[in-house]
Amino acid sequence: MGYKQLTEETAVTYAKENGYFSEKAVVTCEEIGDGNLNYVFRLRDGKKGLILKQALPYAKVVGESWPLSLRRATIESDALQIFAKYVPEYVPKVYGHDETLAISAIEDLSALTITRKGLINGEDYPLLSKHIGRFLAHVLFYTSDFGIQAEEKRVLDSQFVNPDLCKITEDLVFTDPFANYETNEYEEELQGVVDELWCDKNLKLQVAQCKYKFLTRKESLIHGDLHTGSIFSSSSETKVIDPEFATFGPLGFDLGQFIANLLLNALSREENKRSVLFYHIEQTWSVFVETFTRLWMLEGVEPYTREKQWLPIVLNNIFTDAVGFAGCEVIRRTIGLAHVADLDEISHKETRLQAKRHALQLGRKLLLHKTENADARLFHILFDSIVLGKEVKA
Ligand code: SR1
Ligand code: MG
Repeated sequence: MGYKQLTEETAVTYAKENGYFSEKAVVTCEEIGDGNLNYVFRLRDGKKGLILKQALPYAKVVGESWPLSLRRATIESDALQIFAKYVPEYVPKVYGHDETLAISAIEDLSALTITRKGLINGEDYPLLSKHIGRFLAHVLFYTSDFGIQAEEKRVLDSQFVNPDLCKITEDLVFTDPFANYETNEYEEELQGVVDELWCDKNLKLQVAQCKYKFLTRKESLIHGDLHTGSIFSSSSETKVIDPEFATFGPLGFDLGQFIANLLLNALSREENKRSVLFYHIEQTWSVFVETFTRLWMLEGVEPYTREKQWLPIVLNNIFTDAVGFAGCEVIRRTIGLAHVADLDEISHKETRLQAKRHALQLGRKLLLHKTENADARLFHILFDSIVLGKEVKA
């Protein structure tokens, strides 16, 4: 049998036929997917829950005119299982995967909240940055040439060739928001600032270099779409989900996207409620550095990782790249395709437009910034220089 789209009814039949529930169980099912690409069914029998995630052969956010390969479902399932080798505590369990139907059976995380929604509602997740810093350090280290033998890395790299999802990122993050493309979407009041952005040759030169890094640097296995909608949180747990964009890419990419989405949330808040976001940004970086350094010292697979002077260079490069990637992400989530609710749901129009103008200025500053040292206070300093008009000493 070939591919067939599940319905809430057939999802229950599928789950029973595949042994996730007994034949007699009374199972309820609801399609809860609010992402851009897939169906997500939550099934419950009163005792336990299960998620069946099915990829559609096109991008749900656009429609059938944008075909997408179903292989992304296998990539997602494989990536979750690789992440689980290193940091099982930060990913949902994968119970099974059906390549033909592009379905994964995954642990139900309903007890947790999508981090973007929680942050918008003012929730505090005290362990978020510690967990994400550790998650990234482990996955990035162990799938890079610092932590895995070259032959093994090349084979792994070939398992994550993900051309159509990478093309989405190449177009929507690095290309379309920086010129007049049909995919862009923004309020007409922003046209003036958008035009300024599109005319900025220096900015475009930096964006081109970010895109080139994404295209060419196969440094480690990256999640590829690590925004706050790809993370479930509670006060004690953090789970990274949705790695369908996973591929080999630059070490700084996921860090940049995660930080950008924290900045976007900060832009949506009043001044006295922002500090927690800057705490998370600085803590993510410091936990990442601490963990990556420990792994480098203890687990490096090549003699060259014993070279003391080299680690700070590697970390500096990761930071510099992350700053540029964060700049691209902030801009694309403001005027490109696939906005964030943090900004779009600001109900007062002028406040929303002002937050978006600030987002575009911040993205631009991040892209044009020349990093001298890897100090994550930079993000707070640049933010305040724009939003509060404070002098920059970065
Ligand atoms: C057509 S997909 C649009 C966006 O949704 C995903 O979450 C990625 O961020 C992608 O760029
Ligand atoms: Mg997603």
